[in-house]
Amino acid sequence: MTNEIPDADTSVPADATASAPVTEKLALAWTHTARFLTTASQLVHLPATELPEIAFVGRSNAGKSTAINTLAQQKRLAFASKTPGRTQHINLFELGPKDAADALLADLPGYGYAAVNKSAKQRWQKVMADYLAIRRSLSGVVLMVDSRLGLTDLDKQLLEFVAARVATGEIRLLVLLTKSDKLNRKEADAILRDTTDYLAGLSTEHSDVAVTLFSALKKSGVGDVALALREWVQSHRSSGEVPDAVLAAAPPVEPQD
Ligand SMILES: Nc1nc2c(ncn2[C@@H]2O[C@H](COP(=O)(O)OP(=O)(O)O)[C@@H](O)[C@H]2O)c(=O)[nH]1
Ligand SMILES: [Mg+2]
Repeated sequence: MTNEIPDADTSVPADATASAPVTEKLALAWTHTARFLTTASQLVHLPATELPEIAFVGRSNAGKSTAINTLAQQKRLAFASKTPGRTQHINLFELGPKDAADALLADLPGYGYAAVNKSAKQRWQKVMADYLAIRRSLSGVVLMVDSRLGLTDLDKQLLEFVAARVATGEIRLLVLLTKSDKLNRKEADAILRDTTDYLAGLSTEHSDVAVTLFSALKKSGVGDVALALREWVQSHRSSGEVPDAVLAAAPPVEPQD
């Protein structure tokens, strides 16, 4: 169901570099380990970490909290707010074994809530832009978009903030078209196609950009997303400290059979 965007670097199968092939079941067992780590209202208060970090971003009401809870198979991990726009903190969650976390999940503040005043909007736009451009451990972004709206101007602005790091492959990008249970087949196909077309503009031979339909209500796309995130973390680990420039220059790995 996940649409790989053309030009994405798909020459290396994820399990060619990982120790064991990841199944959907294992990936969901891994996302289920998510537990709250800390919260920060400013970037400087985020802990420095060597762990790969996956950021969840999206407009208020896009279904971000619901998606996080569904992936983690926990009812109230991310607080599904009844007052959108109120949660203006970056919440970090740990993933992996209790004594050996292997990734972090960052729940970023939702944007685009009309009732927030202008200075608050500008402050948060800056936090978001800085986080996406500077956070060294950031290795993946999951953008939640209401499938009935598609990518809005604010989503496109956010994509601009990460575009340079997505182009080099340093940050992977997955767009979830949420609440897909509200669409019929024809509408779902149309929004998937439109979003895929837009994202092709961000894709290069080094990038890893994908889009998928997602419904927390129908639990569709959940296993696919868990699998994608697990593979991001595994390939991040196996690439170790090798600088991007070296990776980019390395010859393609031949699939093992
Ligand atoms: N039909 C449907 N509604 C959803 C789905 N996911 C979230 N919602 C609803 O969309 C609203 C916003 O969800 P929430 O997770 O709080 O959005 P957030 O502001 O992005 O964190 C809530 O009323 C959810 O119940 C879904 O998969 N299907
Ligand atoms: Mg929320």
